Amino acid sequence: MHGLEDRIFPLREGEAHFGCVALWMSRDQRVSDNWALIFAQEAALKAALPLVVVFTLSGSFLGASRRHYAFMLGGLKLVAKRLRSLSIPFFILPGEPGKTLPEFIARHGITFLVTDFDPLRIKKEWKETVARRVDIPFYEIDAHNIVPCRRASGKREYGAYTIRKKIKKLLPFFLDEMPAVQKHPHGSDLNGHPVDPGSLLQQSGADASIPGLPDVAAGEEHAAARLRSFLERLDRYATERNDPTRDAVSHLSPYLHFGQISAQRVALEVRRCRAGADAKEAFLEELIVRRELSDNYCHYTPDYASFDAFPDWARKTLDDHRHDRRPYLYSRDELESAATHDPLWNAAQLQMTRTGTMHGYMRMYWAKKMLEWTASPEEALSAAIYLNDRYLLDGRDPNGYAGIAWSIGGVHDRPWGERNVFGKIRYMSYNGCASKFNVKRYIEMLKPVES
Ligand code: FAD
Ligand code: FO1
Repeated sequence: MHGLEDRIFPLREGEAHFGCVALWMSRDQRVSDNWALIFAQEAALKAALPLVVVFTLSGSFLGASRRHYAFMLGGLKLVAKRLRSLSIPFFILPGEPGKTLPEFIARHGITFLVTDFDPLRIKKEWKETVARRVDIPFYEIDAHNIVPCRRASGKREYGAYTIRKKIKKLLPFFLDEMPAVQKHPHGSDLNGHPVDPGSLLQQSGADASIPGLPDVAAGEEHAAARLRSFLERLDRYATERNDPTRDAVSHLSPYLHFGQISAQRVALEVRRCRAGADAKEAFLEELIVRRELSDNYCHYTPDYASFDAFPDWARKTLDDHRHDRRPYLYSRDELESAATHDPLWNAAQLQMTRTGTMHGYMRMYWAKKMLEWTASPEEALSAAIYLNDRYLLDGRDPNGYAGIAWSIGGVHDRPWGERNVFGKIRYMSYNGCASKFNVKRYIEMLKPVES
C-alpha cells in the first residue's frame, strides 16, 4: 500500500478526457521515486493521453546565485534526458510562472495539471496565480515528505517531541517501495527543449559574484552515489555526527533540497543497510522527524522568516534583553567576510562561502553568535537568512528557515537559563564546542588559503 491518495491536494478537481497531461516540476527535480510524476502518469494512462513535464525557470529565485542555478540546471539536464528516453517531453520555461505557464498550457492544449508540494510562500503564490489563470483540473502532490505534510499534522507543531509520535505512527503506512515511471505509450507531436545549462545560466541573469562549485556533481546518479558512499560509513553517524572535523554526515542536503533524490528512497536504503540500529535511528530522526518538522513549520507559519513567528516566551525574553550591552557588534559585511574576533566562527563562515556547505553542528553555533553580535534579533535573523541562502547550496529551504528560527528564536526549542542578550534562548559557546570536538583542527581545516 503506497498511500498515494494521501499525498494528493486538489487545487481544482476534475478529469482529463482529451488533450495532454502536464507535470509542473518544481521542488522534486527527479524522475525516480517522484510521487508527482507517478500521479501525473497514472492520470495520463487512465485517459490514454500524452504526458509532458514542464519546469518554470525564475530568475534570481529568492536571491539564488549562479552556484545554485548551475547545480540545479545540471540536474535538470539529466532529468530531461531520462524523460526523453521515456517518451515524456521536457520543457523549461524561463520567466515568471504566472505568465509563462498559462501561455504554455493554452498553446499546447494541456487539459490536466499536476505539481509538487512546497511550503514556501513564494511557491504558494505561484500556484495561486496559475490556478486563477487556468481553468483545468490542477493537483498538488507531496513528493518531498515520506509522511505527507498535511497528513502528519493539521497545525504548527511545538517541536520534534510532538510531531515525532504522529510521524512514527504513520511511517509504516508510507515508508514503502515506490512504483517506477514507465515508458509513456501515448506520444504527442511535442518535442520538448534540450536543457543547455550554459545558455540558461546566462539567461537567468543570476548573480555571478560568488564563486561556483564546479566539483559538486549534480543529478540523480550523483545523489545515489553519494547515498551509497554514506551507507558505507553510516555507523560513524551514531557517535561522530556532531564533530565537524570528522566526515560522518551524509552531505545529501543539496540533493534533497533540489529534489534530486527522494527522502523516502534514502530512508528505505538506510533501513536495509548493514549499519547498527543506533546509527540508523539517529540518522532517520534527522532525515524524517527534523526535516518534516521544518516543512510543518513553514507550511503552517506564513511569516516563518520573521521575529513574529518565534514562540511567545522567546519574543518576550528577547524583548527583555534588547538593551543589554553587546560586547561585540559586527555589520553584515564583517560577518560575510569572516572578520570577527572568533576564529571558530570565522572558520564556519569560510566553510560556507568557500564550499557552499557548513557542518550542521557549526550552523547552530554560527547562527547563535549572530544573535550575540548584532544590534537586534531582527538584524541577526535577516543576516543569517541572507548569508545562509546566498552561499549554502542547500539554502532557500524550509530546513534553513526552521534551523535559523530554532537558533535565534527558540522555535521548536524550550527556555534555558537566562543570560545577557540571549535571555532564555539556548546558548552556545566556543568552550562548549571545544568540549565536544577539536576546535583547533576545524580552524586549521579552514585556514584562508595563502593568496
Ligand atoms: P545529515 O546530518 O547527513 O542529515 C541528512 C538530512 O537530514 C539532511 O540533508 C537534512 O535534509 C536533514 N536534516 C539534518 N539535520 C537537520 C536539521 N537540523 N533540521 C532539518 N533537517 C535536517 N538544512 C538545509 O537543508 N538547508 C539549509 O539552508 C539549512 N540551514 C540551516 C541553518 C541553521 C542555522 C541550522 C541550525 C540548520 C540548518 N539546516 C539546513 C539543517 C541541517 O544543518 C542541514 O540539513 C545539514 O547540516 C545538511 O547536511 P547533511 O545533509 O550532511 O546532514
Ligand atoms: N524552483 C522552480 O520551480 N524554479 C526555479 O527557477 C527555481 C530556482 C531555484 C534556485 C535556487 C534554489 O535553491 C531553489 C530554486 N527553486 C526553483 C526551488 C527549489 O526547487 C525548491 O522548491 C525550494 O527552494 C525548496 O522548497
